[in-house]
Amino acid sequence: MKTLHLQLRFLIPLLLTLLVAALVAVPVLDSLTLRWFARDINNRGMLVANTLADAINEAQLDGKTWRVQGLFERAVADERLVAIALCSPGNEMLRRTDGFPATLDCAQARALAERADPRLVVEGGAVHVGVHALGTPGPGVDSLVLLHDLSFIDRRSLDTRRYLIIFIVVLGFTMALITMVVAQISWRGWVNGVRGILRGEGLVRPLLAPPPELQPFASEVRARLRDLEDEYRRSLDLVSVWNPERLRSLLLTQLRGDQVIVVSNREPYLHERTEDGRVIVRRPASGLVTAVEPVMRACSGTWIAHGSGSADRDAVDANDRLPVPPGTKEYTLRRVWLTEEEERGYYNGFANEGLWPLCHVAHVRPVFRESDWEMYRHVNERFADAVAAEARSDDPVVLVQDYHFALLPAMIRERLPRATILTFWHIPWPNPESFSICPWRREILEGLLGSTILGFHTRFHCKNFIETVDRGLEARIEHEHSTIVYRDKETLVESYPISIDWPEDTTGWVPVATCRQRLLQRLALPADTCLAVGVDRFDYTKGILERLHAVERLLEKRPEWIGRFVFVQVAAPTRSALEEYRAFQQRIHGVADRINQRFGRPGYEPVRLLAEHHDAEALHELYRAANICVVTSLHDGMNLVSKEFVAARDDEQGVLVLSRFAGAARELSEALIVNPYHVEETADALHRAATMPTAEQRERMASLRMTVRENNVFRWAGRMLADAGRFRLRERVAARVQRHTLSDTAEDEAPVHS
Ligand code: ADQ
Repeated sequence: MKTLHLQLRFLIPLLLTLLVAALVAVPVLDSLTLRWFARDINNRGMLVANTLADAINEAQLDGKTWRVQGLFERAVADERLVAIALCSPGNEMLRRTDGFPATLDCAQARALAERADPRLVVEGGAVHVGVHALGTPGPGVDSLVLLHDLSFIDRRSLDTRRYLIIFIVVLGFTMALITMVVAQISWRGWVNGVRGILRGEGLVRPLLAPPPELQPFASEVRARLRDLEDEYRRSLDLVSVWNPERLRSLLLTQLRGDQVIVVSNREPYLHERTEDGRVIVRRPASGLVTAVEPVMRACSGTWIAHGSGSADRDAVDANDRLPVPPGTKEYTLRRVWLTEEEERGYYNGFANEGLWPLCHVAHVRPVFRESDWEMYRHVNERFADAVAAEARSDDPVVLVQDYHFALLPAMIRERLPRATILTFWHIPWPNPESFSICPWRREILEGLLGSTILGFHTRFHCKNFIETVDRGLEARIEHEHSTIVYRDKETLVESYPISIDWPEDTTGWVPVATCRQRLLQRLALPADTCLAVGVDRFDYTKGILERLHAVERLLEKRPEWIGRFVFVQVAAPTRSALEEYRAFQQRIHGVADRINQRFGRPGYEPVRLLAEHHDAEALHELYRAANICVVTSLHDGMNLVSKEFVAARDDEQGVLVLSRFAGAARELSEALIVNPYHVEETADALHRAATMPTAEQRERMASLRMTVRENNVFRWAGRMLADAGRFRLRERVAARVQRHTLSDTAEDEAPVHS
């Protein structure tokens, strides 16, 4: 339709111009033709007069004037000469041929011949009147009046007019045709160009590149779009309050209330059957669950996860769904069942023995088995099927969580090409050399690049990923905008530091003094104990061993702490099916025992190892009771324990000792930052923390609290979803452009029915 309009805009003025040209050209041509022929007739007339002059003079001299009549009759045999008359000097008509009009005398003929248009209409049609003097006139004769037929001029002029009109019509059609073809080609070029710009791709792909005249326009439009987007993102960063309401309104405005689906391995709620046959609901110890759960509550979507609780099957409906959280039912949990074999290969094997150590570079060798890889791929397919089954539209927003699903984004893209896929990688991304030891590195990168947005906690991890792609795939990388275009699909690689749901309402909180009193009582510790705590999954990447070594070194270096310093390590059992983890956990128990033997005495154990899962309230009490929280991860995507500790300390007391290798160290710079591999440094930091004046603690803690409060989990999700909203808007505009083009093409190509 648009091309038709465009063509009409060209065609109508063109046809009007041609019509005007025809209207002007025809009369001009007529008068020109007449003038050419009049000159021609005059010349002929003079020739005839000169030719006849001698014969007429002779006849006059000889007195044989009748011969003149014969001469005249022969002359008018010429089809163009209609009649001749001979005039005397006194305008008397001496002779004339039969066809000469009786009403026309010599004087009238002379007057007519002198006019610009010497035309006379007689019985047979229009004639040209010419009066020609005889060269050397004989006695009594002066001139000849010649009447030439003009009908042949009309005939010629009619022919010329006809040819001219045919010429103008043919010219018009040819020009119209050329205009239509050119308009069609340029419109397509423009449309493709604009579509390319909107997709941000046209400038490099020669086939879809905008036409040359669009190149400067394309760069300008793209630059402006990016500027606007950057400005918008900066304005989002300036929004200081991010809470569930804000996130909900963002979902409604930016994502127009579209369906949100989360996929993770770990489920937010497990149903467990206890030994006495009861079913209890448990929240797993997982940073991912801690972060994503409040987001899901805000947007009421569907969370697809592996149903791993012993009573999970009893809690779901016929479609393996159940509303959660158990009391308030704010969103849907869809459980996917895995066989033992699937779990062994995909979860324990490829994810936890392969990718986890590969990405953490924590001196545990990754193990890559072909069978694990096959199972990993198979389980990713199964989750992709589940996403497709749960999708209520062809373009849901899918949040893919973590390293268990590196292949899932591309698999979802195959099933739902229009979905907006946000993948968040909760663990670090190693440098390209470390990653290159993975036998299936290419497949993993390709899988992840199925995402619309790929998020990491830090810029550093983004940079590592981009460099890995740069080395491993033929992709176009735009460093300025942090995007990767692979097989015509663009992925934004961006940092979104994850966080916690900041507790705004603290009215029900037990006072710090009470928490401390209760805990010390429970652990049978004196009131003046300096209490340091560590809270982790029992994982070798968390630096629990290095932490114990630092405690040991502190007691060695500063014996005054013996009897007064206690370190409580809460370690939730994790991945115990893996030999590496079992060995690590045993080793920690051994080291803790050794330290206790070395520095302990009756009623005093410097290390308390509580290797069990704690509920949220117990952890909260622990954080509030502690003087120091120790986070010494050897490598950690973010680490939420550090943020939970800060959030729990509304008394602005307590010191955070934080590993520089945790993503959180980039935000929480007022913590005491340590290198956990450096035992001496960590031991000194523990001493410094234990002796830090309350004023300094307050200053540091107040600043840390401000940072975590502002950068809470709703900002994490909000920034990511706002970026998704921008992409969806861009896709929608591009789709609209495409739809218009297609409908145009269809209209243009539709057969015309009369
Ligand atoms: P995790 O490796 O699980 O997360 P982390 O961020 O510290 O690490 O989160 C652990 C969570 O489990 C915390 O919410 C904590 O309270 C809880 N937890 C720890 N020990 C517990 C126990 N004994 N009992 C009960 N709960 C316990 C991964 C990455 C991190 C990243 C998160 C989120 O490894 O780097 O911060 O995802 O992206």
